[in-house]
Amino acid sequence: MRAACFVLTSLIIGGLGACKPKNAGNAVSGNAAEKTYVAPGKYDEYYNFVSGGFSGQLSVYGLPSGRLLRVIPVFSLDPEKGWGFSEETKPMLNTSHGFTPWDDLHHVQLSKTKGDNDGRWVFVNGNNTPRLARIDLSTFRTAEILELPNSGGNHSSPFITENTEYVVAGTRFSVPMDDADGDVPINTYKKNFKGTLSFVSVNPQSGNMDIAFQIETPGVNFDLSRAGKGPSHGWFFFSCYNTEQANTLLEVNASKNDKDFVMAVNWKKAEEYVKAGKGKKVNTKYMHNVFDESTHTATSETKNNVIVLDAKELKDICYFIPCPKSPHGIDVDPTGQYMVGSGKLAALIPVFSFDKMIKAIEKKDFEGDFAGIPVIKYESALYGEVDKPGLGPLHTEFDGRGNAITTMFVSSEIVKWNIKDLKVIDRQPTFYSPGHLMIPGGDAIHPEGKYVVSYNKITKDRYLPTGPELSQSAQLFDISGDKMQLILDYPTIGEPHYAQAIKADKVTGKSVKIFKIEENKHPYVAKGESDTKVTREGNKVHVRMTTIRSHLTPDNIEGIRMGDEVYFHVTNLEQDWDVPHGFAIKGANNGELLVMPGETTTLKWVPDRVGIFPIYCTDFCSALHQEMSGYVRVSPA
Ligand code: CUK
Ligand code: CUA
Repeated sequence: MRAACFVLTSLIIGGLGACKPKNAGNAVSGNAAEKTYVAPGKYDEYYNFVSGGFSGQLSVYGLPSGRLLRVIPVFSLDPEKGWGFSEETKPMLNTSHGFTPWDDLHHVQLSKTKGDNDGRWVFVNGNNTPRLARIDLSTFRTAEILELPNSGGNHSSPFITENTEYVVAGTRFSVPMDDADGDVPINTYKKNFKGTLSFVSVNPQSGNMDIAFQIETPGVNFDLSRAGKGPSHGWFFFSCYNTEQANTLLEVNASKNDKDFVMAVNWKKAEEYVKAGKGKKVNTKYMHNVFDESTHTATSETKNNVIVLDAKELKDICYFIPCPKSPHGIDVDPTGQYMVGSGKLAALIPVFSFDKMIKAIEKKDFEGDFAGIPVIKYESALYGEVDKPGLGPLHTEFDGRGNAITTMFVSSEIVKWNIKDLKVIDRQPTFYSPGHLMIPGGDAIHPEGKYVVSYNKITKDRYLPTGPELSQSAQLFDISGDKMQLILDYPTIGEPHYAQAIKADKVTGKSVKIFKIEENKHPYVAKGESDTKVTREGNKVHVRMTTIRSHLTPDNIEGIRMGDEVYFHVTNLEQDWDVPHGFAIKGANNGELLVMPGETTTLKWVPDRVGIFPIYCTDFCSALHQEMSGYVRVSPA
């Protein structure tokens, strides 16, 4: 475990060893293998998109086999695919801070139509330098990255509304607004630090994102969020901790209050206020990066100004509901009627009723306000509590049969309970300390309650030791019967936080595509070997190059001089699945390329000495792959 996303007290850490079951190996029963076996040549039933945490990437697994199918680079450089190395992909990693080739990716959300996963896009968050990304499931590639202004620590993100109207992001770290003087003493937190909730609209055709508006709130830490659905469509719920508004030693100072809050946001109302011109324009600067599939090239645009609504001034868009204690999650059940909080320091799970909440708001059944935001009385919004479900409840998903399953970080188990009567039905140990869990469609209107995966923070004795750190483990359970049954363990990449899964045919049935060479509009494309050439513009040398099994054209390049900048524009003429070619040059000072069929990708190279430089294809593409090479000659200036 390197960077679990919350600070735990020594008490909790101390408890871990004691929770370790003695008969870990026996937790898997006899027919597990048959349930997870996907025969060679057969496909998995589900795509499982798993956040990579501090790796900054998104991994794609098959379920139930637990096979790793792909790592999709998002926020971090990826030498394997040339992501962030090629001239075409570099702009994707721009932010207002400059080239920002790393982030911390926590949450995954599939796009939804009528509350169910529709297989078009996956949205993910960059936690560190606040960003949202959209991955297109027709290419399995990051198509767009949008920076979020007025934000610090984009953790409560990206959660989406029932029809993907908005991707919503709450700031974990409150910070002064971008147009304020940020040079303030840190201990003026209460006065100067603000929370923000960003509502990012999604174009229903292209998927392109745009910040529709933000809501400014008092400075608290927004941790996680979920959209309402069905009856609660039009509302959004955020869990908040540090309602103590501490700015130092949060471990102690942000764990004092017996209850923190869930914030309920009426976003339909907020939309009306924006239309009515009630927002103020805040001057700021943020980047919006889009990957154009026709040119296979990303562009970055700097944007200014966002519309910000003030939650305190507009008295009826935000409400607090008390929630015990340091809540880490708020999850909305498939009916849209129940909101499940989880206080990681509480030994209970509060379940709120949407109807009761609305009644309480109508009757102004408030216990007062917090920094100008009305606080609904706990009992007035509460449906009931799950009593002593386990220790350290964190995250909840739903099985579609009236049950919820919640991870218990401290007591290392997943616990199934019934939403109506709030009784615990089953509990199974996990190895160890689960963070998020995932049921395919588990946050949707129609969950497919066949499997749950527990993403564990600590692996300890489950795998062969690999130095001081072990890969985080995922554990697959069959939940189709009364008892949850552990059927598979497998390692993950980076630190998985949230994940989602979707039936494979909902994705592949759409249009997973190869790029057609005729549609390639890259300015330096060579659509055949006869188009290849070397041209010079001042000290810039452009090499239009092609690859096809098994040669590079041209493969002998002369006329390069010291002081030149060389751009290798490599077009892969192949039109078959799974025949990329790579490109690298000795002394590679800008990484390598991996060029997909039909696409053009550019490597910039600045020679550092006179001489002969071998070039070659880096991807073993045919029996004559080793022959796929050539030379570049560099002469004195
Ligand atoms: S978080 Cu990691 S276990 Cu960042 Cu959603 Cu809860
Ligand atoms: Cu092309 Cu190896």
